[in-house]
Amino acid sequence: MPRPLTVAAAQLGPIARDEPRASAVARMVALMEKAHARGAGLVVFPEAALTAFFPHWWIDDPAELESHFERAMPSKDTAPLFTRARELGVAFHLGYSEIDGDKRFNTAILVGADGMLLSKYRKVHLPGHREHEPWRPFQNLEKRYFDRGDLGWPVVGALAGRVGMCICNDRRWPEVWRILGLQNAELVVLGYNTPQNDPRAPELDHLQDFHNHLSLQAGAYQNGTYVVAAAKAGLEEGCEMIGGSCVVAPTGEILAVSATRGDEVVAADIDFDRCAEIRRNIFNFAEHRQPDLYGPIAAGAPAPRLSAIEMTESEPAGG
Ligand code: ING
Repeated sequence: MPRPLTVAAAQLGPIARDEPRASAVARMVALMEKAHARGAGLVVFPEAALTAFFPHWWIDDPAELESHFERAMPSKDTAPLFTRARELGVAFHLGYSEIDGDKRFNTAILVGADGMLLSKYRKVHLPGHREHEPWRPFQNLEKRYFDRGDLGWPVVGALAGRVGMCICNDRRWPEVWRILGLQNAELVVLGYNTPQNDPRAPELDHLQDFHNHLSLQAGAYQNGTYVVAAAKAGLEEGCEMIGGSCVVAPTGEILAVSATRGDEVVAADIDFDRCAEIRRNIFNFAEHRQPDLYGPIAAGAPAPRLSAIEMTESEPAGG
């Protein structure tokens, strides 16, 4: 019998470098209330939703860097989001920067309608570079500021379905989707901060929105899962970021998409049962996959040489 749920991506516009967490949380509470009014039982917030996306700039001062991380979840600043969610009976997904002992993670959590933590994920695919590269109009220092995630890709029973998570760059790697699909994920939720410009490949800038949806639609279709993806969008501290928050069906169809690059709710009705149309047929893993031949994917076949001239991280496109 059907397992219906109304889901919502709560897209955020820019968060200023000096914007207090309380302000970002208030904006998220307002979006949660709008999503609830649209019937949503689950609201998905972006990656690093509490602060500006600080990997976009070089931070010398350890105290300033640490100020972007959460030591507790919830905290005084984030409690209002948990409280409002409980009052409304809404589950939510939140991306934030986490300190755990001597480790720092780009983290996302899934919180039930009762405010209980259902699942946690820490970003594995950290894009960008480790050192300051002043030639860039903005940095992407995730490899410097975060440790690689250490929780795998969990899928949990929640909201009458099976729910998994990833974060931003993870969505570009098919292995992530297949690991979630092999655990019978029926809904994958994620947030992202994606610049319109990739300083090393500006010729692809006009394709960033296309590559975002291509990654989400392929992941959804090839694993028979719904996807809800929420952007942090707009011109944030000089870096223009794409929007395109959306809900994608297991068929790969986009059911709803954002129209702005600001704070915006994108909602759609899903039915977890419809995942079977894909997972029992074209992507019936038990019947059609040939895992005994897939070893090189995990082993990491040697990367082909990029070109006769060794490319190095420090050289911009065009050398
Ligand atoms: N951001 C970007 C992303 O994967 C990026 C990094 C930008 C990759 C542009 C490719 C092109 O969407 C994060 N935070 O992973």
